[in-house]
Amino acid sequence: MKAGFVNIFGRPNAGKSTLLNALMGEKMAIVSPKVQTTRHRIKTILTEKDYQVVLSDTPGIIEPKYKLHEKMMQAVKGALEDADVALLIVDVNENWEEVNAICEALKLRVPAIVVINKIDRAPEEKIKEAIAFFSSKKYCRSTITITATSGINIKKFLKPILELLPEGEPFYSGDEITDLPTKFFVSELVREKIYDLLSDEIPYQTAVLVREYKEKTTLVKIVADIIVHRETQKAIIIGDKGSMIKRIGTESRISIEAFLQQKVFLELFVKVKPKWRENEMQLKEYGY
Ligand SMILES: Nc1nc2c(ncn2[C@@H]2O[C@H](COP(=O)(O)OP(=O)(O)OP(=O)(O)O)[C@@H](O)[C@H]2O)c(=O)[nH]1
Ligand SMILES: [Mg+2]
Repeated sequence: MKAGFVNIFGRPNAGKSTLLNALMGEKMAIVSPKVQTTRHRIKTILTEKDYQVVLSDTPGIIEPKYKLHEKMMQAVKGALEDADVALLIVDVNENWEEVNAICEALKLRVPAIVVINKIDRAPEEKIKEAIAFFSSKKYCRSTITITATSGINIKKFLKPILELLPEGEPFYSGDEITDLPTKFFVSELVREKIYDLLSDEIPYQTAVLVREYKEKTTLVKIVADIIVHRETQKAIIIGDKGSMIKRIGTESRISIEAFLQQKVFLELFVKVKPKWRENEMQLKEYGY
């Protein structure tokens, strides 16, 4: 069978996580209109009779400003090292020269396919120009155009990718869809609501840590901490008479229940840990 690692790279907001979800046919990675949503490498597995594709979503490529950013870029580096095929995803409306500079700087040693995304947002002429622009680059084996938000024809999408993958034994058993623990996905779903409901710096200065995860007979009991930098941020997250934390809790619970396919009891706490983004021990504790 064909078996290998297909890793997705790109700038923040290009649609990497949306693409991963579309390929998996279910929501594995959180998505938001804000940049820098994904902070980890998220590995998922697509297994069929004649292939196993190990997909990786990665954080958008940025110039690191904090230790947290450095960890995020280490996740990108790790994914560069074991890729068999790189998917370089581009938002058709972003600056192609800047994307190209990043792609060249990656110094890829494996074939790359440039995935031109968000074609629902551009006229035909512009899409053609993008194809011509990226096709002429040395790292680009071929191009694919998609609208990741409206679903993907997996068979058609995977065809050129499978051609580039080696023959080999599968890396994971056929029923595994990820190697990450359930707790990780739970904390991400809470983080997604914070990106949805809060603005400015708050999402960027927040981490979520699942402290307790207990399967009871009729439901799963989950306790999680929302970590922020400052008391003022804590007050905003709690909101007037607790209205915001209540909303974050309700919306998170609904998406966690959909993910786990089980009833959930979710309890959230807000904790202040000044400058956690710079603290090696805290970053480790929160999973970075
Ligand atoms: N119109 C349109 N929007 C899209 C498409 N694909 C993704 N988006 C939107 O673009 C935004 C960013 O998508 P993400 O999947 O979170 O992007 P990302 O590359 O994972 O971003 P980071 O994790 O921050 O690096 C979200 O609001 C998506 O809904 C598309 O094909 N068309
Ligand atoms: Mg993402």
